[in-house]
Amino acid sequence: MVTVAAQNFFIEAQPYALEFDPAATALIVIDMQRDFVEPGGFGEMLGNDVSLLRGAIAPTIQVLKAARETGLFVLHTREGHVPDLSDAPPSKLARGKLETGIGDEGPMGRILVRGEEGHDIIPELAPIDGEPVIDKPGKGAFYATDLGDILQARNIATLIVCGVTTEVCVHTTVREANDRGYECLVLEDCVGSYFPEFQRVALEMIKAQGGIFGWVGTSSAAISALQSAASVAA
Ligand code: TIU
Repeated sequence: MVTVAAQNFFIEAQPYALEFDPAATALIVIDMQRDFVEPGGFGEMLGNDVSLLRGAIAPTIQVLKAARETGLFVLHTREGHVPDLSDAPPSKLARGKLETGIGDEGPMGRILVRGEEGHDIIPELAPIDGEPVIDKPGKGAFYATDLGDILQARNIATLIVCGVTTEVCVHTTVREANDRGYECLVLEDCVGSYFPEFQRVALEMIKAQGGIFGWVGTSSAAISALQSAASVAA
């Protein structure tokens, strides 16, 4: 039997270039939901400046396009709860002592409730057919979801990560993935935080100590590596 070795490519990144096999690599776009990212949503209602997150949209559109053209497996996640909130721990519902919080009627429907307008992914980054949407009740995308099984079924080893917010759902997901053996590359211009200092430090934390949680790179480095892979496959 002849086995053909999968061809590996490199993405320029820190702390060093990341070797990846396109067939074993997925792009995961974390929680690019209206309530976090759009003016008039829950995030802005809490006093956050959503423009700090919106900078991630344009580069993520380009990465999504390159990933789709290369045939990468693409997944999206959303943070939210079933309408009766039975999957939301009371501690999460109580946190912040908010007057209007999770499950309450917000500016775009019930806040972080599945099926509501504010819970959905922004139209610029809408999933297309064949791209799973992982609905998650927590910050991490592995906790209480099928994500691990879905990735295992496709022999995925490497995750390219975009989304919001950098120090919350992106970090939690990357830490969960790292402990499960995945190699994660976070694209610094495709992730966003309401707090510029947290954005900077969260990215430093991922790549410190020889890449303790993973790699940090840019959309342009990822796109050029994906385009090289696509041209070889063509
Ligand atoms: N998706 C995500 O990060 N959820 C959050 O609640 N993030 C905050 O920064 N609050």
